Amino acid sequence: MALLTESSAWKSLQSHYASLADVHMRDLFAHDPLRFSRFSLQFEDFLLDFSKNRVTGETLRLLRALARERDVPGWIQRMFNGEKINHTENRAVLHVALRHQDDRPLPNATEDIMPGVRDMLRKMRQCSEAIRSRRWLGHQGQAITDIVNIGVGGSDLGPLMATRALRPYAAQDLRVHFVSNVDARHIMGTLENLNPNTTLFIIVSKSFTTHDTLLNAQTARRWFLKRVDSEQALQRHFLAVTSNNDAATDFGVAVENIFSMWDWVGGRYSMWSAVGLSIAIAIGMEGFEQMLAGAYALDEHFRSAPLEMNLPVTLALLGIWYNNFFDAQSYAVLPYVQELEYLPEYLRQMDMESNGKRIDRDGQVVDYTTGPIVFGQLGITGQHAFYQLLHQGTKLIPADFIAPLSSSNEIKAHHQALMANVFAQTEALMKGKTEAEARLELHNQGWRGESLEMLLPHKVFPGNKPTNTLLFNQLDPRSLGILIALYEHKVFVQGLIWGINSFDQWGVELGKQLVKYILAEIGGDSTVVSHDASTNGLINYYRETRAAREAKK
Ligand code: G6Q
Repeated sequence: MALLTESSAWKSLQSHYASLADVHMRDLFAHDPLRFSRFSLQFEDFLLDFSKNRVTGETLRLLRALARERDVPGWIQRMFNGEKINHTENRAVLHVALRHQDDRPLPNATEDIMPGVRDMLRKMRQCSEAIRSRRWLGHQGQAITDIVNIGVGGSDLGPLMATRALRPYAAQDLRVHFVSNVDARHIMGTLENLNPNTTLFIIVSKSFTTHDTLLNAQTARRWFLKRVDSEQALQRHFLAVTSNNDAATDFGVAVENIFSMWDWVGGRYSMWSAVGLSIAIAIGMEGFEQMLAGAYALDEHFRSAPLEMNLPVTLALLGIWYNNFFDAQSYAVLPYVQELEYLPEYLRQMDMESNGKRIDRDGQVVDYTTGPIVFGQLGITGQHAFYQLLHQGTKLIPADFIAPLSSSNEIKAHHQALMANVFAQTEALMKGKTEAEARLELHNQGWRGESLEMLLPHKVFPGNKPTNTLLFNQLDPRSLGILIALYEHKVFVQGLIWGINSFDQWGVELGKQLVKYILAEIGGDSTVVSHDASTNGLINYYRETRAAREAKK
């Protein structure tokens, strides 16, 4: 395959960019009254309006040619076929198997992993139903009222995002807490109001070697034993989700309380597995399975829809267009529904950990930019905070506006106001406000002469800021499944175009490796000299200052 930047599709896009860079979307809309219907796609009740992008039919044709040249369709099949496309870890990438809904074997009849997946789902059902129906009792015979999920990164953010997103569907008498930070305030702050007799801990760690998680788990265990004083009782109060059963058993989790994971599921793609046990406990297994079914429906769309109709591919190509041709460095996720407050954080990990890579599949340093900086916040909050930069800053920040057509707490006036903001913001970002319009507006407000001229440039909005708008009926388990699968596949397609492996995470592993070394030094007796002057200085300053404080006590 030709190098990306030397491929004919890339070069065509470069010259096309030159012809489109100064074209304003206002003009594109003015010349094409059908632009909305031409540049929108529907999947089930999801509407993706991408007409407010700096694209023409030709742009999309060229972007799709790029996707074909990079063999995106072939790679999609390779993923579903269970080929080891995560080549640096020699692993298949089969999170799609976790939500696979029909009887076909996956990836094929000889290596079918579906029986194992179904066993896991059965075990999740048994466990979540027992807890929800108060058949799973604590060591003193009391029902469980609080679940504490201890994990970090991929073992935390998915269940956290989804349980918050699906709160309206959750059992009211069960609280689900998440502890990820190794700052003791997080675990102790969570535990201080909990009753050990009615609390169930789920330690989620694929590796069961992640220091932050193990430290939190040990602290939870000590807290529990201090109050309950029975190792036996641990069995009613500690579950583990891991692919390292031995380590979980050593920790004290009963074998029957261990939920397995597989190496073909990456942490950030794992909420569909037993990593999502807290979701299943919160909303019930039926709800969890609806989420899986939604994701499966999108998987089927992804693998079978032509590129022209394919939602994840379309989102991916639009992202490539700005990232690589307009040199946009970042990208904003802006949900307009309270329950999706953790979506930006979740997608940030999914995207930045997957595509924050500079080495391609052939081991070469790339000569183009890859994954963007992803950020975002609930839309209304963002509007009163950072949208200023989106509207009038010097950077081009493509944004996705995500909004269901109803709210879990339906007060019509509130929902109409919410949606009015979505439509107003995307329109303003697209159209901007010309100098003539700003002048007229100021004039009508009574401004004249020098003071009008002074204010005028500040009131001009360049517009031409691209947005996608994603609307769907309501946020429920199925639509959440569709939404998350949509972004998973978008990120995958972008990785394919860039020729990188979206499924490893050596940068995360580095942190896990480094901390062990320094931790030993912090706890040691001698002055640290093994690093650069800054790192030595900081570690020694910390050690000495702490020691002085402790001596005074
Ligand atoms: C996700 C990453 C990372 C991982 C955490 C926790 O894709 O690999 O976020 O999930 O570092 O790892 P463990 O589950 O092994 O504790």
